[in-house]
Amino acid sequence: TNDLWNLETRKPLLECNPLNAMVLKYMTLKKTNLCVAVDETNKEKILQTIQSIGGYVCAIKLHADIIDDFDQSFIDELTTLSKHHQFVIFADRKLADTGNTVELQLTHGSLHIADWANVVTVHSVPGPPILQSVLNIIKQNKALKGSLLIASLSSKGALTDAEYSKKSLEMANDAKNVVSGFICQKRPSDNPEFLYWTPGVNELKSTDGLGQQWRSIEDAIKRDGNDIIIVGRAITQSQNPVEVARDYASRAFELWKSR
Ligand code: 6AU
Repeated sequence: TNDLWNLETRKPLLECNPLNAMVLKYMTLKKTNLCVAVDETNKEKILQTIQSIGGYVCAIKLHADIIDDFDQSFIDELTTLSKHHQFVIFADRKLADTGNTVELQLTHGSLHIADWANVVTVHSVPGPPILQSVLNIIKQNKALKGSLLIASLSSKGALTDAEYSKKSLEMANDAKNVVSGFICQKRPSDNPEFLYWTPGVNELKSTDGLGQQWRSIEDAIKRDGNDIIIVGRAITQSQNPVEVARDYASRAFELWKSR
């Protein structure tokens, strides 16, 4: 199973999934396994940040529901930037409802996520029907190509214990055409067909005083076995986001390649 983790062997397995094929292409082309969480509330600020760091990321993650002035022009500019810099657009919506509601949340309202996001986060708590509904929308050939199932959360006291992660993995194994990978702390599986994305990374601080738990890039990739680091404030609130993004990307990529 060790050789399955070799990139040459793993590549065709990942490429079976359209979203993972896109992510892997950007990762290898740009030599980065960094996803930046741009948790800003103003579209101009978000676009400026993406413009400056876009060259160092394989994905940009957004919480669209915190943007005060979210509109179609923001979506258009974001999409243009994603093509120019070559990154995946990630909507961290954390869907967690019954199938019909989830289909409406992906396609309607002021956010209509499936029209602009390539990947969305999904909670496993509602069970398998949520994945069938996400698949129904993926099949409509909008921007949305895949989803990441939340196997565990980074916040202190999260209820996502080992049993929960295991059950999330079973759900994903039965729906590989929907689930491209996981949001996790420790990699919940040794299956190389999935990509393992991890938040909770900060080289300077271990908590934000609001329950977030951060660890180093090295722990996230080597000890915990993840593929992609999701980094927010360590980059966006630093004195020099461009320098820090470049540094996190190069360190994370070296650790990933040498694992
Ligand atoms: O580095 P930070 O703490 O500034 O940002 C981390 C980002 C935030 C969170 O909403 C998100 O990652 N996140 C998630 C995701 C990606 O789903 C899960 C989790 O367990 N913890 C977490 O922080 O945008």
